Amino acid sequence: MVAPDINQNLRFYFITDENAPACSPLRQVEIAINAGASMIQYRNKFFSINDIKDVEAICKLCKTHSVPFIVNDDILLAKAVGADGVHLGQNDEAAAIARAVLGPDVIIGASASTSDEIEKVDPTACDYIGVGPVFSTATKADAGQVIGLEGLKLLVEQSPLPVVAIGGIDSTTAMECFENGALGVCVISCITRAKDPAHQAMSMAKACGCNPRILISGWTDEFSMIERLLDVAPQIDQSDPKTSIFKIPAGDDAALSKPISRPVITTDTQKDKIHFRREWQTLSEIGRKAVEVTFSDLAASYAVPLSLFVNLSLPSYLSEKNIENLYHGIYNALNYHQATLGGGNISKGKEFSIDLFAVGEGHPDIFPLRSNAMPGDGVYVTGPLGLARAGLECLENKDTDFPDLIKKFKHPCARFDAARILAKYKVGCVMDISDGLAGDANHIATAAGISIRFDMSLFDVDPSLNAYCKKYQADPLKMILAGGEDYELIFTCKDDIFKQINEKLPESFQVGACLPYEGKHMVNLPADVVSYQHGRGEKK
Ligand code: TZP
Ligand code: MG
Repeated sequence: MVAPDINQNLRFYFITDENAPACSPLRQVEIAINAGASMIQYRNKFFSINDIKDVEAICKLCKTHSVPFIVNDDILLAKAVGADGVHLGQNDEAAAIARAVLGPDVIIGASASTSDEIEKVDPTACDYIGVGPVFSTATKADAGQVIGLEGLKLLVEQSPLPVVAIGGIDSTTAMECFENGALGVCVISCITRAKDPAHQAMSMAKACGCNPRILISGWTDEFSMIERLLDVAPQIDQSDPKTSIFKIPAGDDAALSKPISRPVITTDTQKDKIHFRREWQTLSEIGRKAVEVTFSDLAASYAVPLSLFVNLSLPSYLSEKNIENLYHGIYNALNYHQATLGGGNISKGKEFSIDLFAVGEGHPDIFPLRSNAMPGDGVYVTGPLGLARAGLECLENKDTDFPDLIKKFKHPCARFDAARILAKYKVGCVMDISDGLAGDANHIATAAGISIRFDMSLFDVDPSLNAYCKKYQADPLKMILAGGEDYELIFTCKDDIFKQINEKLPESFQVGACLPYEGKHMVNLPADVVSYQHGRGEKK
């Protein structure tokens, strides 16, 4: 049994100290969480019912920051306060009992200091093992013999579960523990009994590669962060009409735009756990993709991207560094498309979400519409489909065999290059494929009041997608129909026009044909093809 994020959670594991001279357990936890601790344990060998309010407050604080909260020894206390788990020593209740009482999703830890004790840990009921004392410690009188780094290494090799090192560890020795196989370090006194606990907690976080958390509690924090983010925003070249569209750029209450002849505006939202997953993508990758996804709508409208506005809702578990990295990705994409940041807003929120608004300049003569598809047109796409969906499944399955597919999921690219060619041939019906070919073709057919018939024998199957489907016995044609997020363009035009387009866009291929309305919009869609993203609303 291993909880999904346990490897990250173990990294900087702080345990409260009931004997700290001048620092209550709640204050200790505040210090550790602010510094960047990744998991907290309440340990109090003199626990009495009077302490319950403390435990509740600590549990609440951990929940606010999405830091797992573990109770030492006491399964019922863990149950009573709604903790995220329990840590059990060799002489405590059996892990299987804790599992039965607390349920399948809680984190259960065990202690071991010898090879025999590792053997006694039930790997089917536990998620990690605390191994030590690695160094000598005054905090636990009966901690057993010091095992040293050598002992740690041997027990890590023997352990069937992730190991967190414990006992006498401080910020100067944490790295040695990692080098000897521990996934995390568990500490008490180096923080609680230090002259400056907050400073020591920061040093420990740094040694563990954990970032301090920002608490966006006052406007000052938001202002100073925005200032820093604007300092590194893409440079505006005043001689370039494209990057200097604002007379007054980001930094004031609103941006003052110069006249744009045909302004095109679109918006999109990216939400944690719906559109991205922080365990799969770096903050920089999330930022970059959010821009590409939004700009993809401009590409599908034949507009040139000019500027982007970003509204962030940030939960307090995101660190300042996280936000800088997110903006690093946003700025990368803006630089790539030679667009600027027009402005934005940051506020604290329960969920991490990014709202984006993009401004572009429309093509002087043509604005493609879904409703322009006509019977007699062929239906075409600008490049391979189904890859991003397969990439997403690779991430879900932790399968690293298909880097191309994962790349397509993580780094889609708005197809301005293809849009320019389609505009040149005056293609009147274009849209970007975000929800899957079947779903997006249906949008076109509905808007145009026509039917579309797919010809699956024409589908071009990408070799990596083919290999993926062989491995997982999946049907590549269904992946192409249902897989979303490739951000290729779907378009309709006459056959002779497509032949010319195809010379310039050799990856484009036909997927079907437009017919007069035949009673349903998609005439030959297999019944089990389900569009990629559910509950995703229409966007402008
Ligand atoms: N179990 C083994 S050593 C130890 C425990 C609880 C004490 C760890 O505390 P410190 O102060 O980090 O050495
Ligand atoms: Mg115990």
